[in-house]
Amino acid sequence: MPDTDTISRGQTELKVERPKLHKVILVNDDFTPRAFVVRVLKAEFRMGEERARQVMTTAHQRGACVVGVFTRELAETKATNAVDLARKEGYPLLFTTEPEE
Ligand code: TYC
Repeated sequence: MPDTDTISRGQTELKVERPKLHKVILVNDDFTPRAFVVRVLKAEFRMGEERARQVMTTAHQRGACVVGVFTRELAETKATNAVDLARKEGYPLLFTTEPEE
């Protein structure tokens, strides 16, 4: 999909930029319990049990997994909230964000 649209109003043409979407990425570590990762995915990313387990398992096996794609602000808020939940329990769990290509 192109990242700009052109809107015509009579003689006037406006170029409208589509905001770039950002991925939230779950990063594996050796310390956070699997059940806690699943709990955070369900709480912060509104996943059901099965999807949350799949995402956790993929990160555990491959080192990282894309959790979802959001506007930049929403991606950053969700990643921050998820990391805060982990820090409150003393776990090093990490979520990062990066712009989509
Ligand atoms: N590797 C962790 C363990 O064996 C579980 C885990 C999975 C941690 C995914 C982080 O993103 C993660 N307890």
